Amino acid sequence: MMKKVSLLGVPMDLGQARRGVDMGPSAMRYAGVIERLEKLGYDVRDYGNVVVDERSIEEASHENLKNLSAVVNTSIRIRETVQQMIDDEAFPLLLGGDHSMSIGTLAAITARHENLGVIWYDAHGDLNIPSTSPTGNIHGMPLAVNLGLGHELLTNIGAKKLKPENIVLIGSRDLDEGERVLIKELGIKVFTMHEVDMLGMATVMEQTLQHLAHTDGIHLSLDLDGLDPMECPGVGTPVLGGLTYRESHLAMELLAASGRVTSAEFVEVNPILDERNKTAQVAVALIASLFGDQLL
Ligand code: 5AB
Ligand code: MN
Ligand code: MN
Ligand code: MN
Repeated sequence: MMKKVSLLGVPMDLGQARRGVDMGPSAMRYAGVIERLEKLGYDVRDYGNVVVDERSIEEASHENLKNLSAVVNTSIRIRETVQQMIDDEAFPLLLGGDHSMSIGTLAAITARHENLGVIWYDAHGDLNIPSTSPTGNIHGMPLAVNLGLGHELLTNIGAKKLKPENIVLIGSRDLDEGERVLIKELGIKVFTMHEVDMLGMATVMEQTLQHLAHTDGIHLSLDLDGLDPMECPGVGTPVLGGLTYRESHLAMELLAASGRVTSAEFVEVNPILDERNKTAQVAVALIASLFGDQLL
């Protein structure tokens, strides 16, 4: 991994209904993310926070896409900033913010790779399109958008699309019907909680890295609701039966050892729903492990 990290906060809350997730970047900064990275020897350049559009009332829902134009405008700003971060030859690390931010993140990152791999560490698939979404919340759609599926105002943000065979989902346990169909149709690799329980996290990561061996870089998109709500209560869409901190910590260590991760985002931290900033602290501990922190 390169020794330069560029950090960007995305105080985005337009992709879902609950307020507070816009404070996620502050919570992770407060939990010491920059200090941890500097202690590990990284040169951290803080890009501050992206400007996020305000919600507008008249835009409440458009073709089952809540806050569509605000999400589009903000995603374009995210894309532009991430492009700068890549030009800077630093590892782009983004702090969120709801998961709709990945539309902008991946728009920038896929363009700079021939064959990007993506690990989607999440209780959810985020593979809805407007016609399958039960909520109209765009944070349930970013992975589909990056495959080129969904409203064209969203799919046009990134010029290049992800390949289904370059994606691995880990921790899935709340997939909507349309998402299940899409996963099967496209043959996307999924390690649901069932597979994690059967195989153990070490094997899941080994098989994940094997599956992505042909890619030219891996983006880690880690939604804190992938972890169990007992350890990460500060998320907007908690789902029982999640990954533990220990499993996730191991996953990050194995990714660090592989040296294959080239960008990452930690999303969906909602301090209003949290207990004493616990979820942000978990996020920062996972970030440290991903960047090579060792126990001994
Ligand atoms: B998250 C749901 N599938 O589409 C939907 O937190 C939940 O980014 C999406 O993973 C959760 O609204 C989105 C029911
Ligand atoms: Mn998500
Ligand atoms: Mn989720
Ligand atoms: Mn969520």
